[in-house]
Amino acid sequence: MKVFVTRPIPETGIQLMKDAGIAVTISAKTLAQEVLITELQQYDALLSAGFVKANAHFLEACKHLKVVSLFSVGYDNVDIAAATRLGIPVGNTPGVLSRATADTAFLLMLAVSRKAFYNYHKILDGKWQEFEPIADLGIELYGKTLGVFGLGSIGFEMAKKCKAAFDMKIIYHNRNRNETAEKELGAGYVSFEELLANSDVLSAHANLSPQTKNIFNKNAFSKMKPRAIFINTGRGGLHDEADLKEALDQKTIWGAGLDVTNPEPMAPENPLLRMPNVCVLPHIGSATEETRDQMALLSARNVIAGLTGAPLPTIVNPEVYKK
Ligand code: 8YV
Repeated sequence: MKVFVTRPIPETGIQLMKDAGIAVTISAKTLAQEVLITELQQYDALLSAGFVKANAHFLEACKHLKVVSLFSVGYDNVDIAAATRLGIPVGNTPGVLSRATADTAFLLMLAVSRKAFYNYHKILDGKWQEFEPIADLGIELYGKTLGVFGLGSIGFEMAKKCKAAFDMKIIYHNRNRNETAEKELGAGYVSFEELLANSDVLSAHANLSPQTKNIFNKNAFSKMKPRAIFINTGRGGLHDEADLKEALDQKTIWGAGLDVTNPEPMAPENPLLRMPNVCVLPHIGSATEETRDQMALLSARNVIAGLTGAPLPTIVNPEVYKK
């Protein structure tokens, strides 16, 4: 049994796989797709940390793969229908990263509301001079309305924090109703249009899919409040970057906090990085020691299960077993 790990991950997960008798190869750098395909001819499991594009061509070419284990909750880089057709179970890491990712959304919300990154740069640029009572003022969050787009486990953690810290009113839009959030947080289910119109902070946590790609575009921003803050810790593809920039320039919305961009990495000369009401982070949503350890363990368990013919503990395509 041999697994190829595309980037170094915490040792906890590596050790677990070794203890299960699996030979582990860890790639020190990201390989180009065709190089990776050639390499994978010798492996029966792939642990994908980072953003390997496992499309139908890739999955068909890697003939010996018994399992694809993602070091992420998001699975937008994998053609799930193709994996299912080929009988390959795909595992991901839901749950264990929800709090850390919601912390990042909360951090961005607060940072944007007080122009934190911009003010930090003011010091670095030597522009902190005399006291200016009306310069660079932020806006407060107490009692405001948080709109959650995609109220799954991460969205729920974000809503919990906003309610506890700022007594925010919670509204959400989702594929399904979230009864726990309605009961525990008094969250109100609304249409997408109502979410846009009524959110003071709109936090995006949905999966990236053909239905959600660029859903936050010119049209959506035009329906938001002029003092609204847009937060995205899901996937960069959920928002149209040019439309977001225009909405901020024209003050259609007030500010934005992004942990995800399209493409990644974002170029250092991107003008969004210099805007006062914008805070950008380099996709660190789940990047804590504790969470990455848990992600390593869970993704390793998925590899072990896949290689021993057991059901994956956290699987994206359970229908693969019905074949
Ligand atoms: C991962 C993420 O760190 O889980 C996800 O979907 O975006 C992050 O938590 C990233 O995908 C790297 O594997």
